[in-house]
Amino acid sequence: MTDTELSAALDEAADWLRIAERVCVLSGAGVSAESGVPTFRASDGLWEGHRIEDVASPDGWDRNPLLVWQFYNARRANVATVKPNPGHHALVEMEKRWGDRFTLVTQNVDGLHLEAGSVNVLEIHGSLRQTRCTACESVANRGLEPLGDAPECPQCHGRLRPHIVWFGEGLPDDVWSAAMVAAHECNVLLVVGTSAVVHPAASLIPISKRHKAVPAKVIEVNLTPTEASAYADVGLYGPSGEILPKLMQ
Ligand code: BV8
Ligand code: ZN
Repeated sequence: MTDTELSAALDEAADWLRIAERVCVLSGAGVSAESGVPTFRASDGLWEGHRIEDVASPDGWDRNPLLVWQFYNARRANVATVKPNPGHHALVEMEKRWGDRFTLVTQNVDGLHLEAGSVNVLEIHGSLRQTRCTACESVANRGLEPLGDAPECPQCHGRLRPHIVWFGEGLPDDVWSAAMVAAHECNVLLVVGTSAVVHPAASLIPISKRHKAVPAKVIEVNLTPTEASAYADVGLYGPSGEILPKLMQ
């Protein structure tokens, strides 16, 4: 995208935001890339030779829970070394402008939106910073402290798992329902740093357009066009850490 094209697209996107009553954001791994958190597609869906769907799935957990904990401990250790980037901070600014008429739906499990100061965040795929007991189901906030390869529940000594939605698992009903309402009610949907291939998260994009008097305007922020681009009214192509602050100017 040339500077001239980007500037014209930014003006168009800013015009829609200016008149938007309600704003919803759908973020993916790309918003954390400039913080140093690897995206999924960049790794071709592989982690140390394992397909991510194999280690991030109930079958993978049943087959080899130690390997799954190694996968998540490695990501927890990576996230412990990184900081939110200007893209995360721009979304905090956006929330300050729209207040309770702003919802940030994230597919990311790194917790960087919350760390940056975003408040109304729906972590639809869970969080690296939480564990869930496979016996008593209790969910605990554990930050990013090292957890070892077989952490136990302090309440019942059951085996703990990451409180993360794996491939093949349903999303938490309450969080997912809130995300669908936010996408349905918004006037602008900002789709940032996602390849939009994972469902049902990606279905929020058509949801923002369908069965409503005035379809939402969809603004895509990404390095390249994606599955979301067909729904985008304007595409802002470049690093989100540079684009989002410009959008907030
Ligand atoms: C379910 C937690 C049923 C794990 C995650 C075939 C077709 C359609 C769907 C399916 C299918 N086969 C199977 C399915 C369903 C499956 C699915 O969608 N699979 C995909 C791979 C095809 N979905 C599921 O399994 C879901 N569950 O369907 O269950 C069910 C229903 C009811 C009841 C019971 C069961 C569960 C999906 C959730 C899986 N968990 N995360 C973990 O993180 O360890 S998803 C995981 O992948 C991430 O959380 C993330 O959401 C996703 C990766 O997507 P992105 O975030 O988009 O990241 P990606 O790398 O792909 O893209 C990065 C983008 O950023 C790129 O576009 C890049 O250009 C851009 N970028 C890079 N740098 C920058 C940038 N942009 C801007 N600036 C930059 N600097
Ligand atoms: Zn327990």
